[in-house]
Amino acid sequence: MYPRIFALSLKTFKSLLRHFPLMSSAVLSGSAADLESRIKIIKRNLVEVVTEEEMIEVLEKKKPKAYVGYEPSGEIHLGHMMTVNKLIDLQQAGVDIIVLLADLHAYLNEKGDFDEIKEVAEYNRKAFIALGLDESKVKFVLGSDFQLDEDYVLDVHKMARITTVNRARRSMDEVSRRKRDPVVSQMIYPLMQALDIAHLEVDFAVGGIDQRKIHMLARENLPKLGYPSPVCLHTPILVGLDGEKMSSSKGNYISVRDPPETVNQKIRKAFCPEKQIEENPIIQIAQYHIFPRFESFIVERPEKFGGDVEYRTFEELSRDYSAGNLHPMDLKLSIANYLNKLLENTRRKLNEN
Ligand code: STL
Repeated sequence: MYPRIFALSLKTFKSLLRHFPLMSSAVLSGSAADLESRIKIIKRNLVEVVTEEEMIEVLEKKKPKAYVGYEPSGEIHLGHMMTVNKLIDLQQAGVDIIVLLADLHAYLNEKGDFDEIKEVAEYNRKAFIALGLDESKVKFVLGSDFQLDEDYVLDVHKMARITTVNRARRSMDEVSRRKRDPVVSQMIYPLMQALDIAHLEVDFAVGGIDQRKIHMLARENLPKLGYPSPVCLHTPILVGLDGEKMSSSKGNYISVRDPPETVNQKIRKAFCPEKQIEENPIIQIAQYHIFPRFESFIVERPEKFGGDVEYRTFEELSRDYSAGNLHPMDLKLSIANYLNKLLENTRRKLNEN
């Protein structure tokens, strides 16, 4: 280990500035014209599209709508940003966006009492806007604003009649908070999530790959109630900074509220084995958060360690890292700088109100 500070050097700063216009104009707004480029941007960094044929059909037919649901959470972190990034991609591909602040779901999943959750939802709305979702182009919906309507509740009962206990329970394997001694609310949860898709009238359901079983339940059962089957877009799940599953109780994540010094410190301490790409949180941050937002990524090194190196694609970085040509500490220093630049706007916007 060599004692180098995490301050933004002039060179990195200039490189960031040079690429900032790319972030704000080309990436965050405007819509890709032809079908092929729209498909390409929707598919980038996804684990799967269920199904691609159906996605193309929707894109050809009309102006599509997509949604993501979040249980309101005290901290919005890089894990949430995986789906936020996808929403930004979808906007660029001309898709309308709904963000569902799923307060009733959080209640069913034992995340707090109802009023507490509503307050957190309001903070989350501000955080998602600060992350770059254009307020004028995104519709935020609070779950309890429609999930208590009579027609919705009747649909929950209809769903309950056609879904086996076994299926409902299994669909929640990767989502539910309580693993042992399951409660009935855990089984209502996926039925409601499926119905959100129908009642929000969206074509695309976006979520982490941990939502897969619930989405498959929705695809299978919604048509039985006379609703269309959604196209599902699944992002990877970001591994925690310690290489374990990300979890709010362990604090192994980077929050959008973390000040730069905290980001630097967390990155410095993070699990980042030499030459290892898989399950490496620092490599994943480069892949999913840095490369999609910057034209190139510059690692600054003293001459004796190989000098500065510029990567224009994630593949180039990945190849160099797995070959052992890039030291974890050099990578970490640069990742911290770029991440802080990315979060700078977000922090400022959050502090404004
Ligand atoms: C979490 C964490 C997270 C997302 C979700 C849950 C998803 C919840 C949800 C609820 C209702 C929907 C869709 C998604 O219709 O980041 O614990």
